[in-house]
Amino acid sequence: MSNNTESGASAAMTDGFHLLLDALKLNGIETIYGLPGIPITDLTRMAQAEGLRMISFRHEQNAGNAAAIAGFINARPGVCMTVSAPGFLNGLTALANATTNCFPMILLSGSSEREIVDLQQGDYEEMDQLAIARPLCKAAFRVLHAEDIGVGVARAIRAAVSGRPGGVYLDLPAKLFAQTVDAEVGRASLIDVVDPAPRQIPAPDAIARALDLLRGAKKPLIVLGKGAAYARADEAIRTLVERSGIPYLPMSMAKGILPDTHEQSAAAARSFVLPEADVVLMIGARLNWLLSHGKGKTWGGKAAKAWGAQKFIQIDISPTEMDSNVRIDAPVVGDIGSCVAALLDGMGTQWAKPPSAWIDAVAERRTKNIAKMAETLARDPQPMNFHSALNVVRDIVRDNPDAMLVNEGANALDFTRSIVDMYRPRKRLDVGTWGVMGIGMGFAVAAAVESGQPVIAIEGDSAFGFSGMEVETICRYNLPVCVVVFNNNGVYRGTDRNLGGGTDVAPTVFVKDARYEKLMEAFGGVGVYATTPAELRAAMEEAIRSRRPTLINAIIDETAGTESGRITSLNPAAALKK
Ligand code: FYN
Ligand code: ADP
Repeated sequence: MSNNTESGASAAMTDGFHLLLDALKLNGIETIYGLPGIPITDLTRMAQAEGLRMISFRHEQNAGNAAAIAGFINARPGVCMTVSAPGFLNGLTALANATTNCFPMILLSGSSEREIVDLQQGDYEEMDQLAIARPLCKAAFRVLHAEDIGVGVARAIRAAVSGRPGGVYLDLPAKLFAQTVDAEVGRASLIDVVDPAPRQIPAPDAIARALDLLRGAKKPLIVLGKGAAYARADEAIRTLVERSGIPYLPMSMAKGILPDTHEQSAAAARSFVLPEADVVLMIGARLNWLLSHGKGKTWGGKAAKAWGAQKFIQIDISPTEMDSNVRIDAPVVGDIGSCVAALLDGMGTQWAKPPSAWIDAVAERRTKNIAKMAETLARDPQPMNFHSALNVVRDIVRDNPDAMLVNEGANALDFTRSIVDMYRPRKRLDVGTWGVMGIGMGFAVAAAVESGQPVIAIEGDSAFGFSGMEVETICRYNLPVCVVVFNNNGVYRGTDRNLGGGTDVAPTVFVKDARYEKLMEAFGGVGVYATTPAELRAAMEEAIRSRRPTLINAIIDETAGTESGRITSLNPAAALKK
């Protein structure tokens, strides 16, 4: 842009709009996930005009979830842009979830002017957004002057991806966008961030301590977490597993770092290996609720062996993660790529494999559980249940290992996790550390946009309801997303009754035989009503082949499913239940 000076010479000028977009592009940001509205509508148009992909959603939470999972997939910040106040608040759940899951994401929100907010004078959508965001994310900044936009964006990028990745909020008061500065001054103010996520090399003594523990283990176990998937050290991790001969347990989003069919996978022997292991090497995994905090009956709390008899080695980029739940006997602080490389150097190529008694015991339990599962999967009940439907999904994913798999729900989540094997890293995208419902369609949009691969979204019917309107977004961008809604008429199942005997249905049931596929058809996508595994298989195969937006309404027996899936204990049963 330019303005004419008195002399008539045109002094090239730029403005806040352009400086923000230039700063993002300078740092390799290619896509913005968001929603237009006051005060960013023009910014979304300009983003598109300047060559950025502007993926526009129907609700900011879904746009935020898309940005968050884009960060996980790419290991660089996903960017979400929202309007002020309510739009910002809608994005906050995704920003907090990104931070909890260590996904690098930047939430950019327009906001009210400081002078009005600080005097609480009642601006349009007045809110002190920076103060509200700060406790919920890794870092939060505000930019008041156009010439500071370069620094603001640079700080947001570095904060999002350095160390433990997470969510960052960047507050952009409306007046910032229209501020003008000399174009040269503006250009000079921009920062292309150098090495935003520097490697963090582990201390040699930490490596030696870890190897000593591993060397002496009789029943070692490796636990791979989503940090191991995010670190993109796939080959080094595979070499560590195979050279050491140690069984490994992948957490849900770490599935696929090694193929789930790998002979050293202990996934099918989970409740055997956790209490029995004597040395546990955690790689990019936290001993949080998903691993029973490293305590109790899950970890050898049986009478035979009080918990704490096990030794923990933990590789994590966050030093303060150590001892968060139990004593870590060998903390290894650093980035996973550097830590695993150092372990491999220390191991050399003559590492003694674990005792065959341990390897054979794990293999026996694994084989037994897989055989038991195979029996269940072979059944073909009518109506379908979770197992018979997922037996189809399992085949489709095996035949399409590059497809992305999005998964949320209760039973739909738990059964998919244990039935659908993954073969490649960073392909399974699910509810993560919080177990949050509603990530589905946001994740599906970003998975398609970022990977270019077909996306299979396995959705509980309740979970789908949180973000279902985004099927219009999926159709609008003609994304290769195949949504499979596991429709059992309710949150856990469809059979609950109103305990008060009134005419209202129970709080956990939905419209019976809801026709979810019509929602996709409403926007030009393909809708399929599938009542058998054969119909489900045909519809999924066609969706993958055609790459057409597709929603398959998979009719599941409404009596199938348990309250909260495998975490029933977290949903206390009411005494009044008859
Ligand atoms: C696993 N298993 C298998 C296989 N894979 N058997 C046969 N074949 C295969 N391939 C067995 C495994 O050994 C376990 O049996 C069982 O299946 C379950 O395995 P899973 O899912 O790995 O283990 P588990 O105990 O469920 O893990 C605990 C958990 C998990 C908390 C990590 O439940 C989880 O991630 N939950 C997320 C819940 C959530 O966020 N819900 C969303 C909101 S809920 P055993 O070894 O015999 O135990 C809204 O209501
Ligand atoms: P899961 O739920 O799969 O067990 P978590 O989200 O609990 O995984 O844990 C992920 C851990 O990985 C976090 O503690 C985080 O600090 C760590 N992490 C993420 N990226 C890296 C990395 N590149 N190097 C080392 N640790 C990492």
